[in-house]
Amino acid sequence: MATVKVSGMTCDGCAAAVKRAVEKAAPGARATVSLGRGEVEIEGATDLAAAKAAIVAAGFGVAE
Ligand SMILES: [Cu+2]
Repeated sequence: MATVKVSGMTCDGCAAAVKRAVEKAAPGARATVSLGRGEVEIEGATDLAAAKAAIVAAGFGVAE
């Protein structure tokens, strides 16, 4: 499991968008977004770089 810090999420819509982006970019992965902590936990076989790129493409920021 990996935890990625995500910036720019302000509402449940943002959280849902991040979840969708990660799960689309990394098939088989399961993403659990915490809006309060500003992060997403990613479980499953995951191309983390692709997941981060998808988050950025969706309009949010990721921390290393
Ligand atoms: Cu939002």
